[in-house]
Amino acid sequence: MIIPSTIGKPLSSTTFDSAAVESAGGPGLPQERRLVTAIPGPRSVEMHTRRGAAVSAGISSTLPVYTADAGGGVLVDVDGNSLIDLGSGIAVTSVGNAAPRVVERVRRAVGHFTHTCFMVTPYEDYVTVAEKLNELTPGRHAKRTALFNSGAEAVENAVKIARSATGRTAVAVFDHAYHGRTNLTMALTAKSMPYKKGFGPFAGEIYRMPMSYPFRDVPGISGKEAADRAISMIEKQVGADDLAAVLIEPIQGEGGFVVPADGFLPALSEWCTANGVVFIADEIQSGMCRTGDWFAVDHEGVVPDLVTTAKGLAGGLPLAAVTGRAELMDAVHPGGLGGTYGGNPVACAAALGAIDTMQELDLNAAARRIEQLALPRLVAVAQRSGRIGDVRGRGGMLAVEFTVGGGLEPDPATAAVVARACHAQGVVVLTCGTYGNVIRLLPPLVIGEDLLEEGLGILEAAILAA
Ligand code: PLZ
Repeated sequence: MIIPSTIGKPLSSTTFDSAAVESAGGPGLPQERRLVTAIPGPRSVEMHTRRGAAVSAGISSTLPVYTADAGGGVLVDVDGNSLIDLGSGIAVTSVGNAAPRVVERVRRAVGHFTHTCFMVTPYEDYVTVAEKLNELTPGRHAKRTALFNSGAEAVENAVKIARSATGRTAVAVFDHAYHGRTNLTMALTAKSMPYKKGFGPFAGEIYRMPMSYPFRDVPGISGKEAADRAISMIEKQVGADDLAAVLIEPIQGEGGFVVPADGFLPALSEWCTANGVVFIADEIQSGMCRTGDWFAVDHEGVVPDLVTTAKGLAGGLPLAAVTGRAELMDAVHPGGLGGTYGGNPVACAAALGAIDTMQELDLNAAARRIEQLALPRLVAVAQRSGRIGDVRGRGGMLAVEFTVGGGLEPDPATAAVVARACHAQGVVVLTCGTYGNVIRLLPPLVIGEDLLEEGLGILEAAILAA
């Protein structure tokens, strides 16, 4: 690949020509943090003004720098700043942005055809993606897959499938859960602001149960006890006979990277099996190598009945899936599932490129390496800062929870100050959590060690200065 000579040198905003680097996205970009203007720079500010007049104010952006290129662990903006990406577009570009195998497959696919609608005339890549997901998801039983466009759509369809297969209606979900922004998934999501406020009425037959959130739970409660607490509430308030599904993120994403206590997920899953309830793992954020396993449930050997995937699945193209037991997936009447764009051929090609990348580069090992490198540093800075109550996560899905004096009271203001300081220094970090007090790290799993170390150094300095 030829990299234009303008790349890699300090550039002023006036000489930077984003068109000249158009072909240079992907890992060929210099893997460096380089600030040549304030963040956001003048061109981004100009675009942000245009945006204000054109784009709904209901859609906001964490960091208003407008992207020109991205690859590996960096994002390059329209002013020529190169930022360290510790967010992967919310856990999507796990294989790196514009990853070579994804780009190559997409280029090839798009040159052949862009759409037929799988429900009209099907094509091979859709079937291959289904075969791959059937193979990679937990359990050796017979499986089937259906493809969709977004995570929310996959979750909606998982619920439809569970209801259709069981003939029951109720769905149990958990505190701090996030499952999407459509009507049914808003009802499944726990947090009002910004996801639900003013958007009701919401879908019915959704029952919210207490989560295992070790940092905020009854001290010393085991995962099994936390599961029994939820199960007894389900039995009292809903009754197993009316319950179609238990839906859970094995590590919660938007809710604050909550890792349930060991034993919680296995106990829930066993109870579901014993009671004919469909156990749905929403692995949209935690799946596809993110936590150092193909799926977060793999850590405890849990085998869900249905698994939802999206985000990391297709290297940045919109694709989502429901994969699960053949007898559940096939219980739906023919024609009962679908959608115009679901499993778009270009997105399927991207997924095959992303899965190849994960397998060939062993991105599960890469995620575990990120944990080994980053977690001890986060723990050390937490001890020094006195403003962090908890450090947690697995693989390339790590977080620090800010609390007043390191106690239990959430401290969203400090999380916001730290995030803003990182942004100003050219490091993209995201916040999350029911209380908005968590900073989460979701680097591309292919990120270089030097870049990750540099990003962590800036985060640590921002925490200690807050
Ligand atoms: N389930 C576990 O993490 C998406 C949401 C960003 P979609 N999380 C990012 C935002 O503010 O909208 C997500 C998730 C889990 C479902 C979803 C929904 O996936 O592709 O955004 O619809």
